[in-house]
Amino acid sequence: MKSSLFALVVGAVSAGFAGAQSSDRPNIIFVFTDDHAPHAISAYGSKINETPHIDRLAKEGMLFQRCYCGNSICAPSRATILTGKHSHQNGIIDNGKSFDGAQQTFPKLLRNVGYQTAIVGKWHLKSDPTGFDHWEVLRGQGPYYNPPLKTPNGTVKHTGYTTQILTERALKWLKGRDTKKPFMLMWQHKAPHREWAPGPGYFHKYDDVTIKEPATLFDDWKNRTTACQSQEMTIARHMSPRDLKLVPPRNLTPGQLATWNAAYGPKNEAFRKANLQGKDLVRWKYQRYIKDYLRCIAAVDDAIGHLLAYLEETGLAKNTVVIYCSDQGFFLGDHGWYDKRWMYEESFQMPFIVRWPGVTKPGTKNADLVQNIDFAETFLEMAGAKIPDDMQGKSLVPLLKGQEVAWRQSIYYHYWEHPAVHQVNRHYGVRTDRYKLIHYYRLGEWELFDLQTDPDELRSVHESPEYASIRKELEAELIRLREHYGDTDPDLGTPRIRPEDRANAANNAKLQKLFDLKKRADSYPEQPAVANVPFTVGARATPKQKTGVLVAQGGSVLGYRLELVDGRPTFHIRDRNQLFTVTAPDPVAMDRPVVIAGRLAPNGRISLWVAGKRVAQTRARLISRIPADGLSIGEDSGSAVADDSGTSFIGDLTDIRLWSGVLPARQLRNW
Ligand SMILES: [Ca+2]
Repeated sequence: MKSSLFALVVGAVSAGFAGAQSSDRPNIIFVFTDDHAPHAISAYGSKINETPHIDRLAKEGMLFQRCYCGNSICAPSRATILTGKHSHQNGIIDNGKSFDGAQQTFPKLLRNVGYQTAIVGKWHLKSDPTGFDHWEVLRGQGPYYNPPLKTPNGTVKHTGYTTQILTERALKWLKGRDTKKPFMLMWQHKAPHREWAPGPGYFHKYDDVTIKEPATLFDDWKNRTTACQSQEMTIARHMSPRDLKLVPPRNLTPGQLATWNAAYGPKNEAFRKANLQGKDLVRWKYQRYIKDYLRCIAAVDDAIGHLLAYLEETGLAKNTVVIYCSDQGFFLGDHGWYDKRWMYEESFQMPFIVRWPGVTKPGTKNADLVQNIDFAETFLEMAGAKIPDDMQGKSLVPLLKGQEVAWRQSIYYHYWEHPAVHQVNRHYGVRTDRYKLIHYYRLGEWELFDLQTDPDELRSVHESPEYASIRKELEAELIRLREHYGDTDPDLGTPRIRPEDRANAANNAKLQKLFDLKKRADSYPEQPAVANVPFTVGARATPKQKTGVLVAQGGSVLGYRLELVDGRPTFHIRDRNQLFTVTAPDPVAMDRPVVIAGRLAPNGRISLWVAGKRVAQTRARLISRIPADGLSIGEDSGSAVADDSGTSFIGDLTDIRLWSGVLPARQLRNW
């Protein structure tokens, strides 16, 4: 029996720990990418690419066929992995939040039992990493080229392709680590995140082939809810010129730019000449997108090859668990889309492959319903550490050992980030072996899919009488899961409007509307209507750090941002990619409350107000459309309005207001 064989091996690992022979406890390398969907991994049956090095991990370990995230977006998935808790418990319900690094995480707990811990690469949780002996991380999303890496001792600039630099940095740390202790390394790539910029050496991969299109590339989103019809994530209409490589990345060196233009220039010229329309144009965009996405993956796969070779050369491979994972899945033209966010299979599913030499039987597959809430518990058990009671998942170690254990029969999901880029409505839901029930609770709409008869989720059977009893069971299960995980606050992430401020706005004839925004909340439920109107935005701030965003709405195409830069109030307006900035001549005092406001006048002039005095002004213009990215307070979430991603505000931020109209000086004084 395989179970008894593996029980012996595992027994040896546990004994090693008990005997304080720390070197016997396995090292853990968590290889983590961003937005790598399982259906772009050949071990998962990809029809569009080959990933030989990731496949090798599957051949030598266990591949989880049904691993799901709890909230399909970057920062929330990362916070869940660190804490073993769903988003509403760890505080990161969307990409705009800053992670509370004081909370319990698995790296801290591994450190407590003598592990060396390190993270190299994408962190994306705004606050500085905690619980790591070594950290060097990208700032925010980080660029594909020439990445500045933030460390405890400041930011260090690097020149080259980010995937390769993160590989060099990870290997450098491995080589210099304390070899007397076991280690846990989180090696976290930016790739293959938007905007899918390939590295040199990969520009011409796939040039001579046509990548297979998904069956649902021209989905019409019928037989589903209005949520499905109102999103903004189509290949047909929602890709930017930079996504499509019709313009190069922003920060290339002259040499990199020359190489880039040599690769894309002729292809883009041919595209412009062809003057494609309709479905032909969509097909071209799909090919451009998917090839660049796969080129980014090819570089990661090669990097994994280098890492595995290093582990073998040094003998580390024998006692090192190597995991391959990505924060969620991604739409690869499926349903006509790119991006993630939905509870639909393509974005809901995560790749999860574990090679644990001597413990996990090579070439095995597991079909249990597992989730990113389970990872922290798994790593703790691997290291022989105690699993805290308040973690919400279950260790996967018994599954990795091939043991028959009672396992969960349903998976819970909740997505919050709306309104925001791509306009995917908030929803929660439950998935079982065969069915999936989704509730778009702000819309009051539901979807029910029978995954056996409709694996592509094209036809909701929620209203179908023959599924009535199934629907009832799933509804009950969804209520049970929401209570089980403690996700029952209907106002979570929803700022409240104070009645006195609403009255205040009504009394002022010059002003059309006042949005009063709760302290430090984002994802404002109503998208403030700043298109083609003058407005005034500001806050009472008591800064404790000289640089930080007070409030922002929009991103790299349209929007505004009010912030402090080296203590100086700064106000940006962006309209159709052009950025206008006004900066105060003097810094404000730290630790003292002051009202800082930006005003956009009907003639397009912007002015900056500090304590009711105008301190600077310049020419700009009205914002021509409502930005896709939502409003965020204390940070600039989603894509950034200014040219950098913005720093989280540290200090007190109260009484944040956005007025539609020009607020007179008198009122700017008495905020
Ligand atoms: Ca992601």
